[in-house]
Parts: sequence; C-alpha cells; structure tokens
Amino acid sequence: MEQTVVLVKPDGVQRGLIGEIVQRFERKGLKLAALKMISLNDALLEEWYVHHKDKPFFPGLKSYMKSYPVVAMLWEGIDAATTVRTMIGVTKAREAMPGTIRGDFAMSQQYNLIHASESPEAAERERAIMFNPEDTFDWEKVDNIHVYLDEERKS
Ligand code: FUP
Repeated sequence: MEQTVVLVKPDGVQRGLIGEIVQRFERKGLKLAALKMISLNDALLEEWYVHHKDKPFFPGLKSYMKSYPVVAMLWEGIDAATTVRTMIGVTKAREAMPGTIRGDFAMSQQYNLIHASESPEAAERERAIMFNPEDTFDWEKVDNIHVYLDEERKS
C-alpha cells in the first residue's frame, strides 16, 4: 500500500500537538510504519526543500525547522498521500478549512504545524531522506479488514 511522510514541525512539538496529530491519522484508519524524533540540519533541509532552496523565505524556513526537534512519521494506506494532504489543509494555516489540522490549530504560513508529502513520488523521495531501513516496520494491521473492502486491499 502507498506510504506518505509526515513531519510534526517544531511549532507542533512545542505546542504539545504530537499526540493530537498521531491520533487523527490513527483514527482515520491509516497504519503507522515509522515514527522518530529527529533534529534536522542544514544538509538534510537543503535536500528536503530543494525546490524552495532559492526562495526568499528559505533561510527563515531553514532556521525554524532546525530550532527544535521534529517528529517524523511514515503512514500507510490506500491513496495515503492525497488523504493526508486533505487532512492537513492548505499551507497558509489561517486559511485552512476547519476540520483540517492546520485549520483547527494554526494561524501562520510558516508556523503551520505539519508537513506531508505532496504526492506518492515526493513521499518516496522523502522516505529515503528521512528513514533508514531499520526505522520502518512492515506489520499486519489486523483491523484493516474493517477499514477496507477485500477488493480495495487487494487492488
Ligand atoms: P506545504 O506543502 O503545504 O508544506 O507547503 P510548501 O511546500 O509550499 O512550503 C513549505 C514550507 O515553506 C511551508 F510549510 C511554510 C514555508 N513557506 C513560507 O514560509 N513562506 C512561503 O511563502 C511559502 C512557504
């Protein structure tokens, strides 16, 4: 099944929202395949945000992402990347829809609590940057038989 990468950013860690965020994805029916706390550094952030490297906001973004640890997670499910992006809401948090994570808990464009891969291809790239093979777990989530139809699970 598809996997997607989520980061609880430094503001989410500081504001005590790790549990809230994990709980939302768990209750949705996604499966947690990896979870770790990590302090990000310049080299990792320059690779992670390579598409933003020349933007004027990049230096500020980088120092914010290094300011405190983040919590990195790998979530698995059918169409996981799109599903998680829908659940987090738009980048500028004060415009994010109520019911989304950013919409319910944040006001800023930069302090927007959470990162999620924007596509399955981006998720593959980010998984390779963020996780070593021993960080990830392939386990049977037995309640998946109540989350998906057999046909969905086998497709
Ligand atoms: P998202 O995919 O929603 O995380 O957003 P982007 O990839 O467009 O941006 C990555 C991060 O850069 C955002 F979470 C916040 C920051 N950012 C700014 O600080 N200012 C901007 O104008 C755009 C993005």
